[in-house]
Amino acid sequence: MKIAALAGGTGAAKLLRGLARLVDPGDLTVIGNTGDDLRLWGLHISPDLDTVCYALGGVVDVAKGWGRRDETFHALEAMGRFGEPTWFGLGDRDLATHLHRTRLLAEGRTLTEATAAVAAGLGVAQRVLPMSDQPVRTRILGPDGWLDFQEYFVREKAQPAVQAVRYDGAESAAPAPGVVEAILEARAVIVCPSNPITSVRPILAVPGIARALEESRATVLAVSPIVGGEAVSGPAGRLMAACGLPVSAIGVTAAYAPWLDTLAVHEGDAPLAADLEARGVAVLVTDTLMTSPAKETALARRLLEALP
Ligand code: FO1
Repeated sequence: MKIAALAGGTGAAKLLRGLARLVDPGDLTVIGNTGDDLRLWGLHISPDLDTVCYALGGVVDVAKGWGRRDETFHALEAMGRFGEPTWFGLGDRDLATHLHRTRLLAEGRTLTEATAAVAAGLGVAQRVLPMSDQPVRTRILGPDGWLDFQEYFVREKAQPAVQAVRYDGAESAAPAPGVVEAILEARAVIVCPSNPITSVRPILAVPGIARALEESRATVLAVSPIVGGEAVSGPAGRLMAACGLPVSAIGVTAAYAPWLDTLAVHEGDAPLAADLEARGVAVLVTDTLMTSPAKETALARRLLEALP
């Protein structure tokens, strides 16, 4: 059964780990957000693709939800002594990923090829694709002007009031090879519990991807990253509010209309089910919080069992 998953970073990684325990590796294609990518110290860093690869490769720092476990930060400290920026916490093992990717890109390989190489090096058997080989950058308008996503999220600790969000480069980007095919050929497309504004919408902003979701015969299931009116983690709630969306499962549904078939919501959000169904979405009420490996697998199983 072929599954395609649209994925951001931390929240997505948990569900993908659960899916990976149930689905044949050759049947799972992850389409990752690259709107968070950045250049630092001359390196191309793809945080969400790396989080997915580290999680599927079994080397992620589970407590942080990103980066590698057993990490050290000697290079970061040494770079600080040269006056290089240290606000983005690049670990020593993580650095190897960025060095490898950056070298491959400098030699003319595409981000799709570089991502496949990173995944293979980490022993990831599933296919991990960037949403596009062309740069798309999520930018956030705060009170003092436009910020790159990581400047907003990490350097400024997601504190600036958000006035607008844009996806620079999206209009001239194309889906990476295999992305549209994976969506069209899937039995199910799973939208992971990622930030709708800064993880999923950048993927949808790449021309052709939203159309593929509409045209695909796949059942499209999303897991709401909003539980009880608040984001499970991170600034998703504030970003949704800034984009005029209700901070609730209703807002998640609005962000994914018109191609969403089923939304999985946490048990506490069961009272929203009638409203969601009136919007044409089937509702799956379940424990969406994935606070243990068993719960990751249980949620993945519930989604697969909900397929018609
Ligand atoms: N998140 C932080 O909150 N602080 C960091 O210093 C940080 C460094 C970092 C390095 C590599 C990487 O792959 C991810 C990193 N992240 C860090 C996470 C990242 O900013 C976000 O989780 C995603 O971009 C949002 O999905």
